Amino acid sequence: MREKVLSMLKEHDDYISGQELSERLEVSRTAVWKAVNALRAEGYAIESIPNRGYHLTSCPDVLLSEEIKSHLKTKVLGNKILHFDTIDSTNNEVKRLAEQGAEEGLIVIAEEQTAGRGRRGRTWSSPPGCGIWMSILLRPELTPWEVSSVTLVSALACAKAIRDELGLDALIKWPNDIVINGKKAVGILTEMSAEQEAVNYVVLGVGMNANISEFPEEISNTATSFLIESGSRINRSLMVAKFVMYFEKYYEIFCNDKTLTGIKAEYEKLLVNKDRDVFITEASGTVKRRALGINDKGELVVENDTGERYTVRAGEVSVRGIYGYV
Ligand code: BT5
Repeated sequence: MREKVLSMLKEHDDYISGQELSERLEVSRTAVWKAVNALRAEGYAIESIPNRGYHLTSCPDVLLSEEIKSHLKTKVLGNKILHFDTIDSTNNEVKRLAEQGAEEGLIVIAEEQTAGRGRRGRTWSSPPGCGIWMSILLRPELTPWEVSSVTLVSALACAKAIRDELGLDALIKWPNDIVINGKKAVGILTEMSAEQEAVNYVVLGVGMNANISEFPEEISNTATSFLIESGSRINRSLMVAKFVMYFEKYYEIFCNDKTLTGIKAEYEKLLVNKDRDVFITEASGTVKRRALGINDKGELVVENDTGERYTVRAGEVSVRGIYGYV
C-alpha cells in the first residue's frame, strides 16, 4: 500500500485528496492515512492541508525498495527488491537466495557491507549510508564463457546512467571499473554458479561510490565518488533505477545476440583505454601494450611494439594506465 500511495503522490505535482487516493486505490481513507504516516516515518515529507489533501515535497535519500521501484520502468529486473541496513555482501545474499530458487531480476541492496568483495578475494570498502552496494540475480541462457561479457554490459549501463543522471564524464576502464577524472568510482563483480556447459545463475554485483566524501588511505589516490566529482549529494534511488533500466536494455540486446556486437560501438566510445598505452600484467610478467578496443566476446584487443595484434581476457590479466590508474 505504501508503495502505491507513494507512486500516486509522485504522479501529482500538486495536492491530491485523501478521497481521490482512497477511490483510486480502492481502500479506506484510514488505510491511506496510515500509509502516509508510514511514509513520513521513513523520511518522506508529505504536507497535508484540510480540503486539499496530500502533497509530497521531498524524498529521503534512502535505498528503500519502494522508493527505487517508484522510479523503475523495467520488465523483469527489480521485480523484487530487498533492502538491508547491513549485510556481509549483497553478492553473498543473492547467492543464498538463488540457491533457494529466487527468480531472475531479484535485487539485493544494502546500506552497508561488512564483507564487501572485489575480484580475487580483494576487499571492497562499503561504508554505511553513502554508497550503492547492490546485486542482481540473472538466470541467462548463456554458456559460462559468455557470462564474462555481462560485466562489460553492466559497465556500459553504469557509465550511461551516470552521464545521463549526473552529467559527469564517466568512462569505462576495461573490464570492470567506471572511472571519473581518472579515478575509480564504480567496481563490478560478476560471479556465477555453473556446471559443465550450463549456467545455473549469475550474480551481478555493482558498487557505486555515491555520497562518499572520504576514502581509506590505501585507496584515497585511486578512488573517487559522485559527491566528490559533482560537488553535491546525489539521489541514490534515482541512480539505481537509471542504472537498472539501462542495464536491462543492453542485457536484452546482449542475450539475444550472445555477443557484444550490438553494443560494441557504444561501449568503445566510452572506453577510457581505447587507443592508449596500458600496462598488462599477466602470469609471465608486465608488458606495455596499446589497447585498441574490444572484440565481440569482450576481450581487450591490444597491439605490441611490432604491430602484432592479439586479445587478452578479463580474469587473466590486470590493466593499468602507464601514468596512473587509467
Ligand atoms: C571490483 O573489484 O572493483 C569489484 C567491486 C564490486 C563491489 C560490489 S558492491 C556490491 C557487491 N557485493 C560485493 O561484495 N561486491 C559487489 P576489483 O577490480 O578487484 O577492485 C578491488 C580494489 O579496488 C581493491 O583492492 C581496492 O584497491 C579498490 N577499492 C576497494 N574499495 C573501493 C571503493 N569503494 N572505491 C574504489 N576503489 C575501491
